[in-house]
Amino acid sequence: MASAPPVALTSPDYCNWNPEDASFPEQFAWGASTAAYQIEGGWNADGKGPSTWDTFTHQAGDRVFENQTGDVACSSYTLWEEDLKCIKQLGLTHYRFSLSWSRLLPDGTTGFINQKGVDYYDKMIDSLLANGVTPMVTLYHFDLPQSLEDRGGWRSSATVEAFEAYAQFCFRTFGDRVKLWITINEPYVVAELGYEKGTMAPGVKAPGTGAYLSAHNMIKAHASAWHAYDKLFRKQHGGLVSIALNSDWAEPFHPNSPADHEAAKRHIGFCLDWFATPIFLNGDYPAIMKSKISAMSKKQGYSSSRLPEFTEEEKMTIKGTADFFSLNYYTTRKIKNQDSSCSQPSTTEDKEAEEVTDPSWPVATGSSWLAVVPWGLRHLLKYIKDTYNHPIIYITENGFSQSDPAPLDDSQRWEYFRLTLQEILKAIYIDSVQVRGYFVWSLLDNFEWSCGYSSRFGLFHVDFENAALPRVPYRSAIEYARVIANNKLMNSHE
Ligand code: PNW
Repeated sequence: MASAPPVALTSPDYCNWNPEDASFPEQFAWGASTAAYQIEGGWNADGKGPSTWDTFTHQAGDRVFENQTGDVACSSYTLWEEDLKCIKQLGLTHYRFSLSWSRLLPDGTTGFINQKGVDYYDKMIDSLLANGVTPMVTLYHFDLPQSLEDRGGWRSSATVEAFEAYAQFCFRTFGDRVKLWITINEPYVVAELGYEKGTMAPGVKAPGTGAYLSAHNMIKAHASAWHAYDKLFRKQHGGLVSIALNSDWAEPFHPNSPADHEAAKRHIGFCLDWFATPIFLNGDYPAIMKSKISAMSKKQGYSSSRLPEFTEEEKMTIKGTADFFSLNYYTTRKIKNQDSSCSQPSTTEDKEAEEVTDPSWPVATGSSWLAVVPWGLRHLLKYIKDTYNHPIIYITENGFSQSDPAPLDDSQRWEYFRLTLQEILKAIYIDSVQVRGYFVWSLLDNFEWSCGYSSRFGLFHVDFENAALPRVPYRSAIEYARVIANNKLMNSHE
């Protein structure tokens, strides 16, 4: 049984309180997350249509480590029972996974429905529920149907309409059993890496405009889906709908420099707030984005800002379209103010902030960008509480990669998880942040986008050389299962 929050918090000796001794709140959601393209394989099985990631990985080029693909991945499309065993072994209360849009709707539209795809997700959802595990379902996690990309993808408002129809289809088909929905995973990453820098599918390089335009349409698509749920399904199904937003925490490089403080704010402004301000606050972009991008566009000779504008009607539609806050947190950066030369349009130039990684922070061995900074998460949670009206928060992704070959005894990685969970306890009991759940990225080692299978985020090791794709728990999985069973952090001797 989970115990009540420690009374010591309200008494003067709360300084002696050790978060490691506290239980997580009752009903805390303990989860792990995955995404369809990263685990399913079966890229053209049973009528599935191609997605942008199928196209991106099948094209020649050095965009993915050793030209690897998700054609087979963990083969979760055929090995769901094996995934379920992992979920049960961990004792998860929740499992977050994404639907492959083009497995359900091969050309992205509801013109043709692939029943085999529906059957697959029905089987998953039903067996999760039969095992007492609550599904959290992401509608779109980076794998846009290729036929929609061919018509402009997220740069086109046609995709907004297609997304709404797809979302309605999913709510109607699975909503009697799925009560936690995420519309879009990390629109920031899709916009920035998919349509600006081109390092992720669809590989569009349109610096200075691509990210803003695609983000604009993703925000509208999210809002349309939320409204569809609200109008047509909420009464009957009683679920919740949100959007998963990723963000670094940012610290000023020079703590005494006001310019660095402002730059650190902009780092979060141009990532988390870009989406959270319109969706959670006022239907519009953060003031700092509007002014910076408009000024920079003017200097570059554009007749209007490169940041699109929402109409007043759109603002009213976008505002207030999330039923909880879904946060993906991985890392923290130190930020220096950087005056832009204005020469080349780009989101990075617009932000006028330079990222620095403190050399004293450990880095996850499988991802050079992932400096391990557990306390950054506590700061970010407090920031969300203060900025976005004290929302209910689910941490829908957090994790640490190891490079291949990854040792099953990953004690160091478990230490990172433990420190992170301690920071979450501090956020809950000291800062009164309403954190309701924590999902590890990821259940399994899987296709880590441009790093392919070289970067391993799983709680379970997958041997991709072995055709049976066996799943074997890392030590972190065993430790995580103990935390879940006890609803508290365990000391090593317990
Ligand atoms: C998230 N970055 O993406 C995704 O939701 C997962 O699919 C992914 O596997 C996981 O994080 C680990 O990378 C990110 O470049 C992609 O900073 C890129 C970055 C961060 C998160």
